[in-house]
Amino acid sequence: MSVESVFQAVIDLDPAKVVADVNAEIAAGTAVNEILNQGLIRAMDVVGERFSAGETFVPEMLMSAHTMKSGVEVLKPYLTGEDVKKVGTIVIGTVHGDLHDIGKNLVCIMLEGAGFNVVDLGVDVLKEKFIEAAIEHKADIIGLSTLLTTTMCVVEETVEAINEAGLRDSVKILVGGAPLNQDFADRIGADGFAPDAGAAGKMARELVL
Ligand code: B1M
Repeated sequence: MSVESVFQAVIDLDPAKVVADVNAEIAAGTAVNEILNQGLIRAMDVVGERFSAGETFVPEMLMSAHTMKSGVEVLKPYLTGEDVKKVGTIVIGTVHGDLHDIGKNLVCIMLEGAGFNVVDLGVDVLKEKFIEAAIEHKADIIGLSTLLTTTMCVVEETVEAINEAGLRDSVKILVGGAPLNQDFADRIGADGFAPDAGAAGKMARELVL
């Protein structure tokens, strides 16, 4: 048994085996980050490569997402620390036009572990909704996620709308997702960029502390 087995179970679209193998790896003392990165996330990268190559299609991508989520659920208690002092509130979502949520959900887990009260607005979130929720929950940070190059412009438009709503004195903006980078974040005037979920937790703390 190794993380290779977790990886293969995601590729085989077998959620029950993913749950069993992740539990077995935890019991064997394998590092949680290794199970996540080398088992679950690596499998999603392979699924994406096969989709790009025309070898798999949207239904398989959807099923692999469902399969991966079952593994993340098992890991969740190990990723969130208990008794972490609350440091602030973050309103987060995947921007309008984008339905990807696995990465954003992992970011939510790591933000909770980093001490944040997380208000998750889900996927396909309109810019107005981010603004309303930030006001309602007195957010310290708004987190914007996207996985599609076609919705990078929506991230920019959402930042502009937050600026126009006059929230920037009280709210910082954190952006992330595979097509984004630090240069993009700087160009659109975001306060922070994080390449992965662990970095998102660290960056969010830097923004408020
Ligand atoms: Co889609 N999809 N997908 N997909 N999908 C990608 C993203 C793609 C790269 C696949 C490919 O072609 N190789 C490609 C995008 C290409 C591009 O834009 N250049 C793509 C496409 C094209 C599409 C559709 C357009 C396909 C179609 O319909 N023809 C369609 C779009 C639908 C829409 O959103 N409107 C589509 C649909 C789907 C499904 C619904 C079937 C499913 C998503 C299910 C779900 O999420 N519930 C799906 C999946 C599963 C994928 C891949 C295979 C896996 C995504 C994933 O979960 N990765 C993906 C290929 C890939 O990523 N390799 C692909 C694992 C996850 C842990 O990583 O999301 O990058 P990631 O998150 C990371 C970081 O990015 C970062 O931290 C996370 C954790 O470490 N991060 C943040 C993310 N958000 C952050 C926010 C932060 C900070 C960090 O601060 C706020």
